[in-house]
Amino acid sequence: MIDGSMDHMSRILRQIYESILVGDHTLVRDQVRQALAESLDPETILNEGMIAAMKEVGERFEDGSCYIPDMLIAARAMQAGLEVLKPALVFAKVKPLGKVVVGTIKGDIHDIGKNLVCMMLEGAGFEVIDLGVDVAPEEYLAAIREHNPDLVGISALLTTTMQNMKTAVEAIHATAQDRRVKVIVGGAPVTEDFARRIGADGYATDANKAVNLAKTLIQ
Ligand code: B1M
Repeated sequence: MIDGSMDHMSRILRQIYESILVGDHTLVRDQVRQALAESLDPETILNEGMIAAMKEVGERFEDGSCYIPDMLIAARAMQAGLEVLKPALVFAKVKPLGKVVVGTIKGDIHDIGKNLVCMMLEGAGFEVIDLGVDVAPEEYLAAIREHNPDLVGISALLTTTMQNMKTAVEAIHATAQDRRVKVIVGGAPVTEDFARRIGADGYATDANKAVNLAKTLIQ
């Protein structure tokens, strides 16, 4: 019985994984719906079906067996699946825990991880101001002036944009000294050590950990 349901679970996760690889957003949407209807854990769907597929796409891109258009259609399929998954991942609270400004750093247009972080923060009860992608240090500063957040979250997916992350963290700390807005960073090439070296207040490896970190930092 356990073996049978395990087989079924891995079959549907495998289907989601394959559909993202081929970029079939309609199929991904249907399969995520089906997985949820069958009571699969949303985080398992996310991690073992969807994020695992994006990792595979990255590896294929690296070894030359897939190209930018393939990454794009996979990303579109991933986003379609995330839309279906979102209500199951987030359980909105009434009173905001705090306010967070989030954006992908200047020069970088990857937004799936950043969107997940926004989604999980919202679900945990934070008010989130999403600045989108390719966000310059001065845009974070403008958003701090406008929204007076407790935290700023910066995402980077390219090693070449990590330097811009450093510039942004320094600019935020330099201009927001009075209130000391905390800055948290993340993204595939970012490490704890790098975060410490650039003066960030925190680093998280994934969206869930970003939420826990945000809660700790605003206490
Ligand atoms: Co690009 N890309 N890409 N790409 N892409 C990577 C990142 C790459 C690793 C692929 C590879 O070569 N293996 C590589 C970077 C190499 C490097 O810098 N060392 C790469 C490259 C080279 C490029 C281009 C330069 C390609 C080119 O043009 N020659 C180009 C750059 C464009 C630009 O940004 N200026 C490019 C373009 C693209 C697309 C547009 C086609 C597309 C993005 C579409 C989109 O985002 N809407 C794309 C994609 C899809 C990828 C991969 C395949 C998948 C990224 C992803 O969405 N992962 C990626 C390969 C990989 O990452 N293995 C790759 C899933 C997502 C859930 O994970 O974003 O890591 P991630 O988020 C995680 C954690 O990192 C964390 O939480 C999430 C999990 O819960 N996290 C945070 C993220 N942000 C956080 C913030 C936090 C805390 C945690 O606090 C604030």
